[in-house]
Amino acid sequence: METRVTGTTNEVIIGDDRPTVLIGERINPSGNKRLAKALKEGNWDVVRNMALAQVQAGADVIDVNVSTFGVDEATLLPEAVQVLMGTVDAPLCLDSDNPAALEAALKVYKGKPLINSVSGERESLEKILPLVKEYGATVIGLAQDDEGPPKDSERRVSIAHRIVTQAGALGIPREDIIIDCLAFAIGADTGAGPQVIRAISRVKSELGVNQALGASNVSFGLPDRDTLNNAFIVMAIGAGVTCLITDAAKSRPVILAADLLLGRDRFARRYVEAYRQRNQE
Ligand code: THG
Repeated sequence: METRVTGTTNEVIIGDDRPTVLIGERINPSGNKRLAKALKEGNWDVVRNMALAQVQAGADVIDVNVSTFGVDEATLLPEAVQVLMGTVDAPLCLDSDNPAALEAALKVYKGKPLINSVSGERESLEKILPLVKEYGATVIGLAQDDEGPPKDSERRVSIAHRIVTQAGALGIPREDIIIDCLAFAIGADTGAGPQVIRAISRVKSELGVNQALGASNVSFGLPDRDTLNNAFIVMAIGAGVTCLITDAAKSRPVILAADLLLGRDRFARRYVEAYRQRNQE
């Protein structure tokens, strides 16, 4: 199963036999006051620099989330997309749950973007999937629905099936759906880890679609977040996740290590190259 996304010039392919794709998560104002302020003031230099830094750190795709109190996402998201298309060649991941903002961004996007995300909620399925179809986009399907965030693997898997089925009914190719089994704060529920990992394994064997994960969610509220995130990333890749929404600067080395150990980096080329680059800086 291969999912193709494109930016202004770059093409990125997500698939089992390929290196894990890294979606840079930093352009997201939640928990980042400096970025929230810059977005409100229309200070695009801050956003440009964050995008460039992530590409420099090895991000393959750049997530764009501009949702913060007091901004109009339907105006701001397409603006951010225009700015980023003029700054990086990487494909963009349009991160919003607001259908109007997504549509406005899709209208200006040049290429085949990743929409982040549709969920199993009725309203989300009804509003987002038609956009995916109309704009020929790819989409992350979040394993949560009207009953709220899933506690066990069973519910995650059944929501994933529902999203894939509904997308198929609209004629969206299965390779354009990327399932996110949803990682959440392990500090709030110390039993949540195995449920997510089990769900990932089942989605891989039952649906065979590509899978994404926002790994940094696991460490909210705990110390030494990077260590936890990176441990989780390795397990998630082992279980079947093919792209990660994470901080490239902090997690790329461990992702490259996992890829090498799983036979996805012939002659350790990517691993060694990244090591050399870090040591030249
Ligand atoms: N799945 C999908 N998309 C997602 C998520 C997911 N998008 C958003 C989020 N989860 C992934 N992105 C982030 C971005 C930042 C942080 C965590 C996840 C984060 N930020 C620090 C904080 O809030 O404390 C602040 C960082 C800083 O600026 O220093 O942890 O799961 N499909």
